[in-house]
Amino acid sequence: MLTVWGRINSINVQKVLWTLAEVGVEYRRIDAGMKFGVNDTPEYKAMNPTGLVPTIDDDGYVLWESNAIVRYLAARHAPGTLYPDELQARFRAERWMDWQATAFNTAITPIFLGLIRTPEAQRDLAAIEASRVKTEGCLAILDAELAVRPYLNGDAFTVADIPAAAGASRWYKLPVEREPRRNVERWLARLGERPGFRTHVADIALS
Ligand SMILES: N[C@@H](CCC(=O)N[C@@H](CS)C(=O)NCC(=O)O)C(=O)O
Repeated sequence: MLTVWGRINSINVQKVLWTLAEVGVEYRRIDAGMKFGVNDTPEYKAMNPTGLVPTIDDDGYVLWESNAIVRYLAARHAPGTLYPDELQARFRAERWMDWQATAFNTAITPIFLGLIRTPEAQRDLAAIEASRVKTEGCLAILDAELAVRPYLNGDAFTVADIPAAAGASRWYKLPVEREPRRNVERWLARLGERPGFRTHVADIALS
């Protein structure tokens, strides 16, 4: 059986759990990271030298890096649907995954860590504000894209939506003022019809 290591409040673990729900693969999950430890042990680092979560072991095939895991699971279990077959459609989708891992995640991480994981007296308000502004820029990009198509890759839900929606869902849970983004909000509501998104992403409180 497939094993996932990672705590459920990690956005990168959430992407993997959501994908597993989408492809209908059974798994066991081992809590790891932050208060659970595990990821700092030599055994874990032998599987994943970064010491970060998530990691999966699929019958002896070990993989880390959340978006690579999402791609692997979709390519293995949902080729042609979640993972587009057609080359240009596939890379259009993958582009959004790379964008989430680089631009969007980089923008939102300081405000998330600042407001959720840092005691009020120790917060760097300038860094939080800069992060808020950069994240609004990312939301504007998503909103423009979703104005002309229901999902990031077109008419159908694909791997393109998973990392970006995990990030957008986190944004909507942060205690900040936000610009209205009707298209992003409609997209998140549409994704809310998917049990995997609700259970593993939308319904998990920030902590
Ligand atoms: N690029 C990696 C980043 C992984 C990462 O930063 N994981 C965080 C949780 S979101 C982590 O392991 N933090 C240390 C911990 O939980 O102890 C991925 O996408 O898998």
